[in-house]
Amino acid sequence: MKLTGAQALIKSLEMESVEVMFGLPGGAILPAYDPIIDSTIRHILVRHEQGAGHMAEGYAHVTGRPGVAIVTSGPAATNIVTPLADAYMDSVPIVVITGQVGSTAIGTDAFQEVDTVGITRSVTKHNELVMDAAELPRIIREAFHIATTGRPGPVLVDVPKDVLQASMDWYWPDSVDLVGYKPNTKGNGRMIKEAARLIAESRKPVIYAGGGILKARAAETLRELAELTGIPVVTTLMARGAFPDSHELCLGMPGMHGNYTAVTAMQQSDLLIALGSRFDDRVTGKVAGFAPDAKIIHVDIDPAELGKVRRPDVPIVGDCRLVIEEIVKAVKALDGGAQPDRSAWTNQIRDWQARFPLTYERGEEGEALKPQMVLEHLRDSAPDDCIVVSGVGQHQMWTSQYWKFDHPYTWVNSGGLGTMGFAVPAAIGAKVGRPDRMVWAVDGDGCFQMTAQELVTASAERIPVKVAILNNAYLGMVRQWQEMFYDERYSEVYLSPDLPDYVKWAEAMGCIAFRVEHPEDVQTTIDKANEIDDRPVVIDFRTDSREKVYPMVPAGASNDDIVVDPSQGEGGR
Ligand SMILES: Cc1ncc(C[n+]2csc(CCOP(=O)(O)OP(=O)(O)O)c2C)c(N)n1
Repeated sequence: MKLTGAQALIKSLEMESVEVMFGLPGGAILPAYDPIIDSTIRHILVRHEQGAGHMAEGYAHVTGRPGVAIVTSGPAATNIVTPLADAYMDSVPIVVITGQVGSTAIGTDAFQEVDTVGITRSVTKHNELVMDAAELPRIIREAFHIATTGRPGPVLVDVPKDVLQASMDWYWPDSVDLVGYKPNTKGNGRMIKEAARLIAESRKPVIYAGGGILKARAAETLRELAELTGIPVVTTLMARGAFPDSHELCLGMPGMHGNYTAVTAMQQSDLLIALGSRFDDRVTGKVAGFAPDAKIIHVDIDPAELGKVRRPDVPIVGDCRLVIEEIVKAVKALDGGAQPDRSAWTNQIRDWQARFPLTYERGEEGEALKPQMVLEHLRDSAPDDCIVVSGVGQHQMWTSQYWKFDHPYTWVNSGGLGTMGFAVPAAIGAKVGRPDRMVWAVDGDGCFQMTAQELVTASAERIPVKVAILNNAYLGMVRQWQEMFYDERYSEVYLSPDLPDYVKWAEAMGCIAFRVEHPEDVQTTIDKANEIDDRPVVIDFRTDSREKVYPMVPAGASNDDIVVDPSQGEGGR
């Protein structure tokens, strides 16, 4: 069967069971947009290519399937660099197709030419320029294989216009055989036994669960290990929901804005069992002072992670789910799974939890809303499998702290890159992937202004996401740092609460919109928003600009220096 490269490209995506792609056409990718008309694949027309990339990520986060974006060359390709970098940092499987100028024009500074593979090399797991239409099926098949296996990540395929127009004989490769790419999924048996031995010896262990648990679909297995051994679990920003917050062994989020118990339990542990986590600087604080007495078991699919930051005593390269299953077996095989008496450790943890819970000062009558209070209402009004997406800043930290995540794949955020503007498009992608679920985006006013135009996409495509703007009139997280570390010298962080008028703006984009200024209106407005299911809805919550995120480990400080409540001075920690 003769097909054009463009037809072969779209057919290859169909062969990969792609059900939806996010994109925006233009000159170089034009040939590929024609067969989209006849394809089974739903195309969602975005308003900015960054939106397409984050939608693909949101879709991938909640479904586990690769998200797909398709855009043209030049400025469209550069517009999608941020989502590629975001997906690379957070190991999100996406496949991005970019158009390229005609192959003979490459290198001539042709109209809308950029060196897309050059620009994206360091932010993709793999990228490739296709020079022959006959190679398209193989390259697309490989792209999906690479994006979804091993440590997942973004793959970019750049296709010149003449390659899309050329004719080829259709085929579909039966299998993928990539020399030099065979991710090692099965952990080393000797190391797994050694891990079980360290666990059996440990008096103060903590499981340090990272985003890899979710990528490996290992939440169930993690729970089995935790319950078998009675070891408490911290869930990093990328792993929220990987272990239920309501579980008695759950300690919640560690790190710069983690809770006291999670941070301090890691700090004082004698064994850290790092599962799909990467010793990120936001978790470790000053590395030299991080968990000084802990032995380390480190499980990761990516060998480059082992020893990158902290030398593990027991390094295990492998798929988290498979390795944890083997660790469970090895623990059971050792004295029938008998564990030492850890009651002193458990009591210590309970004591910290009782003494240092997450708290905030309730506002006085007539004062602006407390963002944490708004989040508590949002949380308590949503079904427990509601998907929550956030932007980047204070609102992200409060959401991670105050939401209760009891199911995997219900929390979507930009952890590694910290991309402002992530929430609205990622929420749209998440809702497309899980139309059965309620999806709330919690956004900052600064973040919202970066990608809000995708609500036009949501309205046009009838994707009923909900957006809560915690409008503190500032680039809040930067304001917090200027207040704390620059003597309250506020430099270029004020945004204004009213400019733009978020209600009018949201309405202009086809959404239903509300503004909430008084505590008594919080719940009733959330109830109204939760009832709307046929279009996007936006609530502009006017929140207290002065509110800061605590606890906090100041940048560069040791986790021992965590500040819980500065109003209580030294006693507050
Ligand atoms: C694209 C991008 N630019 C700049 C930053 C730096 N930055 C981190 S948080 C933040 C403020 C975010 O403000 P807002 O969205 O209003 O959220 P808030 O912190 O007030 O909750 C900024 C500017 C970033 N993370 N991403």
